Amino acid sequence: MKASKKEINSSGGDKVSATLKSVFELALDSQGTERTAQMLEQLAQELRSAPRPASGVTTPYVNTIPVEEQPEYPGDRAIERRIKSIMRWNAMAMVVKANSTTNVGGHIASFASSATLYEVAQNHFFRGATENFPGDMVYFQGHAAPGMYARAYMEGRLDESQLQNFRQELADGGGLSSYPHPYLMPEFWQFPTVSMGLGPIMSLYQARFNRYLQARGLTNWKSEPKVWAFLGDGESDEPESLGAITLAARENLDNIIWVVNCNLQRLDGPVRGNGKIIQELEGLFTGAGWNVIKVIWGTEWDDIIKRDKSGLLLKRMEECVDGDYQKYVVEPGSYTRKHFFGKYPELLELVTHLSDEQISKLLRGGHDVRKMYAAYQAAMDCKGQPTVILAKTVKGYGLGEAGEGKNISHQQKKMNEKELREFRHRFDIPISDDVIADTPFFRPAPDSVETKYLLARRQKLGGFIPARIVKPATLDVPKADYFAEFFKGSTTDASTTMAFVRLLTILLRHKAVGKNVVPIIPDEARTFGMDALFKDIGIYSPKGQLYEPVDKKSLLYYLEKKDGQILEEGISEAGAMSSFIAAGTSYASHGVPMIPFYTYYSMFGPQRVGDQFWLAGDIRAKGFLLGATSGRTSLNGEGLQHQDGHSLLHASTIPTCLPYDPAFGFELAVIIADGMRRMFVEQEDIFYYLALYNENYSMPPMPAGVEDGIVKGLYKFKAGYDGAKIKAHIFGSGSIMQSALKAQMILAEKYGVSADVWSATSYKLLRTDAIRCQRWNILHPTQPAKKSYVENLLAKETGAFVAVSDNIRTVPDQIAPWVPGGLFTLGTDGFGRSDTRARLRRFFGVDVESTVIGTLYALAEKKLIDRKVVAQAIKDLGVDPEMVQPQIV
Ligand SMILES: Cc1ncc(C[n+]2csc(CCOP(=O)(O)OP(=O)(O)O)c2C)c(N)n1
Ligand SMILES: [Mg+2]
Repeated sequence: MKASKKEINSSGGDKVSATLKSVFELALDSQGTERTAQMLEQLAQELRSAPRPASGVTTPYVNTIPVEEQPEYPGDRAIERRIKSIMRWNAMAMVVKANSTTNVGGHIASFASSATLYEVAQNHFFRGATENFPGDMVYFQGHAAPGMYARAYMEGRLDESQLQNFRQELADGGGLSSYPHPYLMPEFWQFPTVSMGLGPIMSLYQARFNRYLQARGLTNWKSEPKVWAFLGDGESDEPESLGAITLAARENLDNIIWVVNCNLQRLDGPVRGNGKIIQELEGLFTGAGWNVIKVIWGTEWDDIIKRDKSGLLLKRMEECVDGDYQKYVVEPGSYTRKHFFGKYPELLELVTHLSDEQISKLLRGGHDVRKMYAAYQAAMDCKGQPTVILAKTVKGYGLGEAGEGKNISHQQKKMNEKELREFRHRFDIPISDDVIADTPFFRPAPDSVETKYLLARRQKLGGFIPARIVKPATLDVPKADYFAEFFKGSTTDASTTMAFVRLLTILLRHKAVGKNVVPIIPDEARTFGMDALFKDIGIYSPKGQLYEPVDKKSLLYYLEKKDGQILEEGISEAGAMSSFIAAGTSYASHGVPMIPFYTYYSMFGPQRVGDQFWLAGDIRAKGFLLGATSGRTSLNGEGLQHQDGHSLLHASTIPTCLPYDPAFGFELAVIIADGMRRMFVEQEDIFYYLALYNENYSMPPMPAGVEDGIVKGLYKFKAGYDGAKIKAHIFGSGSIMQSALKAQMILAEKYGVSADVWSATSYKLLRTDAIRCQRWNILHPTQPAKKSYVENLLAKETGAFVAVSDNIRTVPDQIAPWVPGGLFTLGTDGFGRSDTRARLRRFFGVDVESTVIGTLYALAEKKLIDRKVVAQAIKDLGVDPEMVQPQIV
């Protein structure tokens, strides 16, 4: 029977403390109080500088699963080793080849360390997608990608020319992407992982989302998929990696298995040279409530460990730090004999029967299929808790002189002929001397034992992994007229946030797709007036509600339900974004399209979790991101770290993101209806970012025929008066449209300027359309030039063009090159301040008066009016020309 961690700790601890006590008494008796105190102080000092495992709950530095509890290995180890060796060769060859003629990079050492971790899972655990089973969801370590390609090559899923073009995707015939990118290889990769930390956190929320779908009755699985995440030990330092691990334990996510490849190294050097990463992680995960399985020593160690009756071997294992363990990899066996075992003569006895070479080959647990199989089986069987497997490996395993265990391993992408020969010899690859310098790929014949074995295993387990299989599934989404109430405008003042919440409420009631809507909120529902939804559709909680909520007597109480529809993520934008991604890719991962609406505090969007926004594009997520309380001046009072005037620009940088800045309720309705159509009927892999504001004003009715302009990014909302000599155009958007509309009146009444007011719903979309035309024109110089939407729309307009925005000027400036005569922009560059809307807008120069003055100035610049008119307006409108300016450097 395996002793529990508690038993080991307490029985050992009792003995030690009894011994310490008698030594203490002996010292007192023989040396006296003063001398004993001195000795104790000296010991305390030594203890302070001694290497110690991180605080937390740790067990001895040995395998968690004792030999007696290890199951028989069910596979043919010899064939599996051959298969794995061939993969090692091809993965290495892919990188070396690519770098022999180019400098495209690549990694050999990561897969070299993790090949066994993947192969045991591929041959015995990962289950592919079948009827009524979505397939296990596997997050591969990004820089181990060559290993996955090497396997797919042996499986016959990739051909030689693709391998040849590793990292050369634009080569003739196409190539393989550097890392897992579903955007680039949509039938192969499911989950992008290479921005480290994002894979781990996404995997947790994916596992949680799987439970959510199940709880809401939207799945028909024959069994539950497991979510596997493979991560590096260095990667565990990313705050995202470990930041959400308590969620998995709290919600009993036993559908997740993490495998941390503890090769003790990251890019520059050791992960914890002066400590032990495995012990540190064990403490953290145990404290967080996970089932922790350490796989440290390979089978050859079993006997040595068993024969040690002195306890010194464990002591030696514990006292060595990771820096020492790394050294034992690069040095010969004689070094390990002398420095590891040799520290205590008793330990040397344990290895006298082993040659130095045999000592150097004592495997680490993560390279031993039997140990890894035992760990995976235990993880599969674990109930009620998530499992993490901490597998000790060697970085660059098998690379020998070329980079096994060396600090340069991670960057190694070239191998000389001698190193290639050694590699071939070590893994027994049938490649002859005369061609070895070309690092040819090697694939056993289709009827070889290896190929047959490998295919049979995958067939038994349901199919290949990774594979991204998207079954066509459309949603019967409503058209814009389903939201007809917004087309009439509103009698009472409302903000675009309020309009959105109303729209969401109506959508949630839609017969066909209401159930597919996933509202996601990071502890801000009350801020946005979304709290009514709590009671309406409930907050998802696997435990239901075990308490009576304090507001139970009120109409809109805080209701948690087992099948609740809202994902209330608490204060974790990274977690909420992970949920958005899980829900937004449900069409692919589950064949169940879901429509996420992730509503959050605008400032804490792309600026905070921008890498996840980017990843949402790569993973082909669909859905709506709603940056509420947007605007540098519309959100007043909150100041510098809250007032957002640049998310629209961030969002504009993501190729598959459509950013919109709607001013009115009807615009929202048109954009969201069109978005649902494009994403869930037309099956476009895109997502939306909408800026929402909290300023209340009257929502006008929709002018006729503007739908197309709304979705394309610009339309004329309110023309100026007829017959004026001086003509201007003001582009407004979002809340600041109010400045444009009021400026239009003042310009007409006081200065005889007829300004057309346009609603610019999306500068980015106008720009990308113009860029597309421009590129075509450059490459077809002799053909009639194509004109973009914005160029056509403005072709006949004259006068000055002014844009006013509650965002930095760069947002409207995106279209400046295509505006006739250029664009003059007013925006909110600079840090926000806490003050009233009126003062803030004056400060940034985007209030009504500043818009009037700006328009007059733009006209004067074009010599369409006298500059004196501008000076007069500054006086008339009471603007202080010497007022304090936002600081911009
Ligand atoms: C967020 C992020 N930062 C930095 C990198 C660059 N990078 C790629 S791999 C690597 C080292 C990885 O070490 P580890 O996680 O221990 O994985 P191993 O290769 O050792 O298995 C670094 C720094 C990255 N990909 N993502
Ligand atoms: Mg590492």
